[in-house]
Amino acid sequence: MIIKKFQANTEAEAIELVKKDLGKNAIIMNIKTISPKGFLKFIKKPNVEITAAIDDNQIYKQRPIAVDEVKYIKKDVEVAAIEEKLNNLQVLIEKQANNNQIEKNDTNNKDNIKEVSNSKNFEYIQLVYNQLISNEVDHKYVNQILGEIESTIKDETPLDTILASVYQKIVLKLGNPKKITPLEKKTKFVFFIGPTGVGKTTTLAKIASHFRINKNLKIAFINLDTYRIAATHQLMTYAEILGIPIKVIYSPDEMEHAQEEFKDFDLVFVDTAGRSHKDLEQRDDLIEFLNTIEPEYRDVFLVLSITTKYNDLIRITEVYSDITEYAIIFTKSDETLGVGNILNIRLLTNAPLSYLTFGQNVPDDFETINPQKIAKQLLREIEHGSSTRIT
Ligand SMILES: Nc1nc2c(ncn2[C@@H]2O[C@H](COP(=O)(O)OP(=O)(O)OP(=O)(O)O)[C@@H](O)[C@H]2O)c(=O)[nH]1
Ligand SMILES: [Mg+2]
Repeated sequence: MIIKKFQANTEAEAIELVKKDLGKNAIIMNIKTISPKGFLKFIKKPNVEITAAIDDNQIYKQRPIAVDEVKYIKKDVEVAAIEEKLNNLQVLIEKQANNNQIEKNDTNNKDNIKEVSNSKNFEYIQLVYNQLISNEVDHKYVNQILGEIESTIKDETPLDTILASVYQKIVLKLGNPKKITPLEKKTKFVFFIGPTGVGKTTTLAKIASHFRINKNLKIAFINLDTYRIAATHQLMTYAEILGIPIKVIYSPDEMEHAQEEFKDFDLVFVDTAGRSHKDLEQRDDLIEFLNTIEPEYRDVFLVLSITTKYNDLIRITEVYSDITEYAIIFTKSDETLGVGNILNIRLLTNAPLSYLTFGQNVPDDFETINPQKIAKQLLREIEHGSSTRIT
């Protein structure tokens, strides 16, 4: 029996070398990925080393696997196994939380196992990397997260432990969502600001009706959206349906009257004009309106559509960060599968997340952002084709 090792950039190239040297009936004994060290391993492609043998004496009773079949078998078996693990993430994590004792591999043949699991770890990390990227998490944050868990990964760390670490990191980074909490004895003003058409008025109506109907609080509306008559009508319609008083305000001076008028109310929801964030005049108006209410008596929510391109979201959040502190509401999650923008924007702005909306129905289609759910969504689905290097 002749045993030889072959190294190449890709598995296909390595298999070609095997074929050339040992012929088509060579048996693949081991395929090992030689990973670049440290942080580079997330971005840099590994080398592949194949150990192959040719058995002159036909000592194997079982039919040996010829080189041509190897890649298909490896892909099917490994991808299926990994997919199943990803899809059962919740169970795996719960199990891990209950039982932190991870079974160690048999140490009898330690060196050998170490080599195999090393290359497996690399594939697992790459799988998680691809998964987060396919869910539109910015590569900068993917690298940051994987970089942070890198030191906790040992040679024998199984996939579920790696996944659990990434999951926990994401949950932690998403942070606790900020909810609207009424004040004890004072009226709280809740502002909804943000670009045009993202769903400010609809979301305001959803949340207001929740507090009106489920919490039985005293709610009022203020409309600062005075640029367009239609927009005023939209909020008035909701006010009528919900039996909520509404005041249309045209200048910051009038806010004082409104505070007096609504001093017995728990929450006053303030709808603002949706205009281009590049409009400086409107920006200054908004600052003036916000300044009429002391920060401790107001909540400001920046409403963003999850479907907006990340680059645009960066510019939008920059503009609003210059205006005020805010918590973030994401709308239209029913229109996309990728929730990566939630994590991107959270990490970019460091502003707390708050609510998520997922449809046009008032009042049902919203919830408080659930970090566990988002983290699962970011890790759950595995995109075929990008899940493994082996093609
Ligand atoms: N699919 C989907 N549509 C939504 C959601 N939220 C709001 N919309 C729709 O988005 C459109 C715009 O909603 P509005 O509430 O008027 O948005 P706005 O930010 O107040 O718009 P302007 O006042 O014009 O800036 C409407 O057709 C809403 O029904 C959501 O979660 N999912
Ligand atoms: Mg509106």
